[in-house]
Amino acid sequence: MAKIEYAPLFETRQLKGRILFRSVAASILLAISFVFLYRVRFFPVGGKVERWTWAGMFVSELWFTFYWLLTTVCRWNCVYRIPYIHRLSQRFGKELPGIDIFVCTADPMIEPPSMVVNTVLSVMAYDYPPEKLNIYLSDDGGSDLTFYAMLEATNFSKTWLPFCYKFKVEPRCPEAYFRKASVGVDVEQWRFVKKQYEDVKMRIETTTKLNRIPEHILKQHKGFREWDFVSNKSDHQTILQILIDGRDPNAVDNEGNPLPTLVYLAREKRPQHHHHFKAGAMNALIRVSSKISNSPIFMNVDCDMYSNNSESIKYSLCFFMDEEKGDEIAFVQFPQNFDNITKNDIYGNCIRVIQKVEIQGLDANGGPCYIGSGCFHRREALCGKKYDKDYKVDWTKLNDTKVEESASLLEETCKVLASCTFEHNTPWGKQMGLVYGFPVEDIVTGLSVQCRGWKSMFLSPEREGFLGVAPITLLQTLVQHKRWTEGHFQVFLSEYCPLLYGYRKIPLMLRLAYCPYSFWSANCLATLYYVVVPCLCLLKGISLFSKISSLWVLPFTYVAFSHRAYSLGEFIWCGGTFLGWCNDQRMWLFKRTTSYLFAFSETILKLLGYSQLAFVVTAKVADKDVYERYDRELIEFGVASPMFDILATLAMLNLLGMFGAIKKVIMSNVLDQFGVQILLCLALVTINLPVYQAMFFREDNGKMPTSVTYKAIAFASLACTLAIY
Ligand SMILES: *[C@@H]1O[C@H](CO)[C@@H](O)[C@H](O)[C@H]1NC(C)=O
Ligand SMILES: CC(=O)N[C@H]1CO[C@H](CO)[C@@H](O)[C@@H]1O
Repeated sequence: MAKIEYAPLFETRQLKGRILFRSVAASILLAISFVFLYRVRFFPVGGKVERWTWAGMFVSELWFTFYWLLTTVCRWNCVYRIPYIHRLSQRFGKELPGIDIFVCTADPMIEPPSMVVNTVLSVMAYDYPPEKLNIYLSDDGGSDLTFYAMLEATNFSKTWLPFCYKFKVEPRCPEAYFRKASVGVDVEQWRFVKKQYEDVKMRIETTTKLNRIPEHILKQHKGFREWDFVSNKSDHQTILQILIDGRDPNAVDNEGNPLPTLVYLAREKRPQHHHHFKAGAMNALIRVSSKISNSPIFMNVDCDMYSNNSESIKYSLCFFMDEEKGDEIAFVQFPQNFDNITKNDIYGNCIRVIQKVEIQGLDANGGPCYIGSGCFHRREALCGKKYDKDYKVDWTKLNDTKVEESASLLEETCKVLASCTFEHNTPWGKQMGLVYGFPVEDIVTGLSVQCRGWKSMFLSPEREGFLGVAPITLLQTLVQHKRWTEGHFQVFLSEYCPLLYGYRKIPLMLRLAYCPYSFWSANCLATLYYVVVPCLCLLKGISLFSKISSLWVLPFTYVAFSHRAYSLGEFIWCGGTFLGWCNDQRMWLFKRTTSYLFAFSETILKLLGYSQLAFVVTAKVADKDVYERYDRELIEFGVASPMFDILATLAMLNLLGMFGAIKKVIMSNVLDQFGVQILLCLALVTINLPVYQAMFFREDNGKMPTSVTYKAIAFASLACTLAIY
């Protein structure tokens, strides 16, 4: 039989600018070899201090080079993907598979139910046949407030979905949509739906504020009775409620269209059983959904990330359903983007370059990692199946399986799947579902799926698929990075170390591509050395770089300038601004000297058995003040934290170093000898300008706490005095 030729559903293209990148990289490598040559040839013969500091510089530079080589190798090839949804519609029309969507929430106080409702509504309203959509909410907070909010969502969806279908509304998250003026829709209807939404929101926010559901509402749904048996959020039975049963012919919206299935799940929690956080919640959802809808593809999204693109499902299906390459794909990852970013992205939250270049590099080498949210999975792949070449999916057959049981019977029979003891002596959490035991369970899970022979894809459509909420204070950002960094480092030190675990299972390049993240934390040492030592040596009069008049200065300056210039170019190419790049550089420094340092030392201490030395995370603050400063792009300090102690001390140290240098330059002619060191110091002072401003010139509540400022001055002066004498 002749093989039918299909036009591919997606296309792969090389990222532009690779030639430029490779030439710059090659020239930098050449310059670096001259730097090393210089370090070896001019190794000081004099005093002990000179030799040690010199050796330290050398080691730091070796580390930087190693790390830079890693990132360079991973960017050597980069690809991006273009899906063709019109071909998908032509070919498959009505034969599209069912899709399960998992939304995870953990705490109604941190993740307000009104936000969860918005996310849920945005995914209910996907441009996809609603009878094939099944939305599952996992509420790890086990809160009746969230349950109530879901009931409100159920009702409001009957108005919201037909409105979205009729006017092709974008985005389909009501809060984000109504923030804009009405465009392209009937103004009357727009007002009507907006009013309805605002009422819903107000009711949800009132109950959340009261922390109690009014009597008359409790009577409206039998589901509330479950909470009579709930003692607290970490000790309760499974609560499973099918709020909308998509199979029920009466489940229709106000215009008579079918509604997607909507399920609320709070899995069983008991103090004596470990619940494994989000990974545990996801695994419970995977099992429960396998009985209720059992769609071959499911997607998971965090409750603070709404869908900004109603075509995401179809986009992802272009990959899974491609006749030629689709069967080997395990997951399709969308980037994580944020809704609440200021113009110059003051905390570098966009991770632009990672998402527009680095992950494309992973994609070229076998597939992006799974980053925990906004990802479509092939159920079989995540549930432990190994890929083999003969694996072939017949999408038309998949639609035939129908569950016969009634909703209430299903609720009863599925409860056991979400119980604490269900997973005992099963492969769940190891070979099946999400892997347990890591703060970055998503990365480990993605890696283990890839090691079972599957591929993954990264898709970054023009209109972003998902938009989340970015941290809006410096401390939140640094703490978040500390957690990620720590997680990656722990993975590296565990049995899932990408280099070893992936041996013979995934290509070497892919294993290497995981490494820059694994080594994030280790960067802190070399960076701290470079920030502290040249500055102290400047005060003491030890020269660490070549003279300005010597030709040897060229490799140093070339490496520094071309590397930064390339970085700036790349950043702007990825859609950033110049100031955004400056902010990103500052955050690069801040993260390396604080988040990475804490992550590194804590992981090492844990290894040595001192696990109790964890540093305490301060509570999330977000009053109006904070928002206002965030919008004005003022860095938020405000509270005392060991991280700020370090930042302020380093900033002071460089300031003192610079004063010392100025004095020297005026008194004696040392510019030639110390030129490069002075420049380095100057660069660090420039990058730290907002820190000085926060320490000495700001009056608002977000300024550097006085105690931190005093400590920093004391530490820095002490260090300088010690260095000089
Ligand atoms: C989100 O969707 C809206 C509406 O389609 C669009 O205007 C906006 O650019 C999207 N946001 C991002 C970050 O892509
Ligand atoms: C830049 C930006 O979008 N800022 C907004 C972040 O969110 C707060 C409240 O949710 C708004 O007040 C800001 O304007």
